[in-house]
Amino acid sequence: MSYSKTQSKAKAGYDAGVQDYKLKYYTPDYTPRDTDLLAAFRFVPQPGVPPEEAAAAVAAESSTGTWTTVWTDLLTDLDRYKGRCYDVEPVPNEDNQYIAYIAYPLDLFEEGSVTNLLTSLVGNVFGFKALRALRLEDIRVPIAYLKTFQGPPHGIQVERDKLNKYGRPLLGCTIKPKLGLSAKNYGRAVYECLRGGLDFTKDDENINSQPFMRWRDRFLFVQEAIEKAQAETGEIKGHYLNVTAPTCEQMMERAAFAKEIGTPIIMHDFLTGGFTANTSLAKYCRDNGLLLHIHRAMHAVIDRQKTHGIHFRVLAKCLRMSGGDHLHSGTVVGKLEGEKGITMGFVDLMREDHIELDRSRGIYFTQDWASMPGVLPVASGGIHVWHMPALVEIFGDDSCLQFGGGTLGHPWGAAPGAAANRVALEACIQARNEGRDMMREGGDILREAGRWSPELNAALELWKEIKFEFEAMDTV
Ligand code: CAP
Ligand code: MG
Repeated sequence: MSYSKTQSKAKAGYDAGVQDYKLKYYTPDYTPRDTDLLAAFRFVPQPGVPPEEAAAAVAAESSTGTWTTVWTDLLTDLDRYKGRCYDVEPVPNEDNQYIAYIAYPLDLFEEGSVTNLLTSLVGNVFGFKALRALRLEDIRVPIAYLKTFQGPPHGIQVERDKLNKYGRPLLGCTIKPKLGLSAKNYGRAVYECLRGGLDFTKDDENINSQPFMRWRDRFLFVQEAIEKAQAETGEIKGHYLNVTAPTCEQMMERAAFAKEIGTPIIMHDFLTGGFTANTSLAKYCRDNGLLLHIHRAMHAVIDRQKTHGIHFRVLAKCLRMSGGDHLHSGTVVGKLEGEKGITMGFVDLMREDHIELDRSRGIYFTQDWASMPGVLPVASGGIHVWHMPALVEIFGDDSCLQFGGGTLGHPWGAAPGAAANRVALEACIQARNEGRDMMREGGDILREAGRWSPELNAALELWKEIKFEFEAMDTV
């Protein structure tokens, strides 16, 4: 049904007062347009509030409406601009929990601005008293809007070509301890990891520019380490230099210095840094040939609880639009939250071009990315050599596997820790390519490889009992 057939009732003159939201904003006959931005919200209404009224309030307060009619409504064409709740469905096996589907006309959003998009969709409505709880589960971004975004600076294929690495996941390590190393010692740790066999090392999220290690010193020692490791191994190496900073100007200054010293990849924390900063940085990276690694510090504050916040699949979509070549996306098997089906759902949303609706994986809408480059998922957090077969099986080749403690915690030091992971990875890839069953034979594959690699053998021995088996909080 077209916009005109779901119009607010036209009346002569201005009718002041408070009306039910559903009179204007609940339109179950509306068929969304291809250009509409669609959203699925999980909500719990307060006792006594009918679900259609609560859902209409979400549509109203996240688009054109407020609590009372206003005379200035008559100065615009509300039917062109309002959000519409076109469906409300109860959540099975839950008391008083519903999904509201809302369609927003394209003109509500500024071109190329994730900041504006989120300010509308989740700006005020989460504090609305008539709701007990609200969570933005998914969005469908129309192609017409997607085409106003640059997206990832380079994308997966261009990154592989730049690195000259194919047919396997990339291998990384976050330098530990998280805080306190001097720049020179930090550079030494980077060098040890890279020469030992890793593709990348990484600044931890909270390494910015503290008194114990200022950013410029870190950048210079790290670049020296990269060049030395490259010369010795004949492989291309990188370190994610974190340019997250107190102001956008300082962030750009750090990025420009990284480019000047010839480093291949830099890093940003997109939630603490913010989408405006992230989008500027992504544009700078494309213009200047730098890859961009994205960390997601603070995400679990927003996305972990089932009835509150914004699901990570929405944050991941927003990041793909704002721009980033890598994005942390969980491990399924490591120390941090991540159910397998849900994780694979948003991993597909990050790296594929067309993803079909699949509620069993939490995907509420079919999403077409219209050839926007993909984002490489980064599996990190409490992983070690024993996880390698599962990680290869779950994430496949287009991923980056990152072992912090699982590299630097090796009993013989960083370079042997890196070698253990590289041997484990290559053994798993070879076995997979020979058609072996990774989930069933993973342990044997690692033990066989350990017979020829003392470094791997020592790592297998050290971490043989370490598992993280807890009930997932975020389920479909
Ligand atoms: C991992 C890590 C990463 C997390 C981020 C940490 O260290 O450096 O920041 O993986 O979480 O600080 O915990 P380890 P996510 O490898 O030593 O565990 O990837 O889920 O965003
Ligand atoms: Mg970290």
